[in-house]
Amino acid sequence: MYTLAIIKPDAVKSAKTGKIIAHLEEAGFVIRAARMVRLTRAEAEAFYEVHRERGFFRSLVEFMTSGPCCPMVLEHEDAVRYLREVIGATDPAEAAPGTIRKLYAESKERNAIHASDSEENAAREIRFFFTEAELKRLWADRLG
Ligand code: 3AN
Repeated sequence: MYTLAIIKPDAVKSAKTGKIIAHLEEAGFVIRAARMVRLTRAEAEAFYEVHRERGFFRSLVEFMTSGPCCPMVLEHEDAVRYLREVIGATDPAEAAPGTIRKLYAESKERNAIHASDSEENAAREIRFFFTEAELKRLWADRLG
């Protein structure tokens, strides 16, 4: 099973990308796809469409377009639920010890990493960043 993670601009800027990727691999995730992208305003608004009416929406879009971020497709059994566990609560102050947000997040908004919150959203969010064709091609005919 698959889910989508995004290493957010705060963590990329503070040079935590490698540490977060290492954390994910050590937790047992296989990185099926990854790239560095700079979201446009329209893309960030579309990605966070469900939060459009929330007070923090403008600020969230501002933050998510403030620098490069690193979306990736992760594979693991029960991937959506397990990744939520590995990243910890939205607010790093409430995140469990040893979770990615506890270790690397600055605040509830600048919280280092995004993870899909349902199977349905994982499918939608993976398609947002990666095409079916490129995902198939990445792992086709691989050695070993
Ligand atoms: P999660 O990322 O844990 O699924 P959501 O879906 O509630 O959390 O929120 C999406 C993103 O919106 C969060 N990752 C965070 O960057 C931002 N956010 C959520 N709640 C707040 C808040 N109260 N103030 C500022 N930003 C927030």
